[in-house]
Amino acid sequence: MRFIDKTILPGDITPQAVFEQRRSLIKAAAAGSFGAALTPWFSRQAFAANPDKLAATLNPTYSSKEEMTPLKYVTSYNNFYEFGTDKADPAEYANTLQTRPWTISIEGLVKKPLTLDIDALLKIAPMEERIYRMRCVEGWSMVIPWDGYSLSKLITKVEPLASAKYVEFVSLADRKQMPGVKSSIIDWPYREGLRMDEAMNPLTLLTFGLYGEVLPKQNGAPVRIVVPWKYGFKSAKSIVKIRFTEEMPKTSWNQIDAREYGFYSNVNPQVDHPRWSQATERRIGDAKGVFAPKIKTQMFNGYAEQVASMYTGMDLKKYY
Ligand SMILES: Nc1nc2c(c(=O)[nH]1)N[C@H]1C(S)=C(S)[C@@H](COP(=O)(O)O)O[C@H]1N2
Ligand SMILES: [Mo]
Repeated sequence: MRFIDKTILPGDITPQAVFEQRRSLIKAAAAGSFGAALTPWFSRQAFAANPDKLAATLNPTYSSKEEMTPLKYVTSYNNFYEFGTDKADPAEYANTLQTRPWTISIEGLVKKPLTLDIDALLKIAPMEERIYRMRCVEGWSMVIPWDGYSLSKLITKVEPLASAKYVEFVSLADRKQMPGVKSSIIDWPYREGLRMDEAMNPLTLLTFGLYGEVLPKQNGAPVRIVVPWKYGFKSAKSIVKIRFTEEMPKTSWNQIDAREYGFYSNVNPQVDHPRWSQATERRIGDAKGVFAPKIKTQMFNGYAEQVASMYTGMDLKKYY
């Protein structure tokens, strides 16, 4: 095991310096130079003065070794229809979202329903960093270091009943804070869902931050789901409710167009969207911009080893 010197004198920290150091540490860790050791980024003290930092420990087992998408793209090219349908809208308008106080309720078919303040939710399990590939149904992708913990840690706490077969996620829909909610493009609130085994899969991350910082509002603050083997729309942002159900929940994109967006929405290069191929993708932030070469999309977005067994025997052309 090799330890890195994480001693930083507070006076030496500039946001840019911290950012650059984090990037090189994450790169080194992802490249395997720290072996299997979990690498705590910085001491809590180093960040105590800045409440926007989230202390997280890299989980190399679940982290991609690919080059990460620069922060500026992660926070400026977004889909968050509550703030408009243009990629630039969330960064421009999400500042009106009030993320404190924030209450989330975990309800439905569980033995121990919970209503939790966001700060209590943050403390349910240790914060991990996972560098995940994210693939949008529109054909672009990013590689993002997310901070959170496995949703399974929260699910175990509420003790689902045997009758609970699915989990529904409901996002906030408040016209006062979210200018996009006046549009009728979605039957608000935004809803998503997973099958119970998908929700319990360790890859499914209850997410509070990215790049070691509290989630930017345009990325779904203060809490969102991240499901890296599914198209981006399954990863609901700014959630206020998690509900356990027996029936498959209705989901927003499936309601908009069931032929184009199924419940499962696993990344699958062999199943085309009715209007376009899903065989390739374009990495956002590539130095070559729109001229960047398309790269091949991988089955289950490259997470087949961890998730394929959940779908054995299912016709994925039918259950898209
Ligand atoms: N509530 C809500 N969640 C949402 C969306 C949305 O419009 N509203 N868009 C989804 C889509 S299509 C994608 S690709 C991802 C984008 O997440 P990012 O902006 O953090 O990259 O968020 C998903 N979660
Ligand atoms: Mo998306």
